[in-house]
Amino acid sequence: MKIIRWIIGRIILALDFLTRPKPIVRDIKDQEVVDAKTAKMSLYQFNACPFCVKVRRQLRKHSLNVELRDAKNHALYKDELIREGGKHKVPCLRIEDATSNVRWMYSSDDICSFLKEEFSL
Ligand SMILES: N[C@@H](CCC(=O)N[C@@H](CS)C(=O)NCC(=O)O)C(=O)O
Repeated sequence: MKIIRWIIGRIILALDFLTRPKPIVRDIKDQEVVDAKTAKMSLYQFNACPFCVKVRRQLRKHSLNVELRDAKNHALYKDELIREGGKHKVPCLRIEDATSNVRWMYSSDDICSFLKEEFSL
């Protein structure tokens, strides 16, 4: 079972690599504004999870530089996700606002909708 999951994971990553979207190019000032917002976000994810791939493609397509945190192999991020987010489920977007309030957003659909709204995509 583990080997089958591993093979499927490699296929997902290969397909993602072969069909990955081209990042949009903003002018420098606009990208700085976007970068300032995304600096307060991090994506807890697994490398070969299809839902995480979906979100990562969205990030790439729209040139959103969000820190990726491996919640499978990195014990600290895994613990953080469970302790602060509430469950070991990925993808999960950690969003810190200007007043340092933190929101943990689960579900790839919700994350993609949030990114679309936040960055007017
Ligand atoms: N409907 C969710 C599904 C997310 C999901 O099932 N993620 C799996 C990985 S692909 C997971 O976190 N499983 C928990 C675990 O393996 O511990 C979404 O769209 O984000």
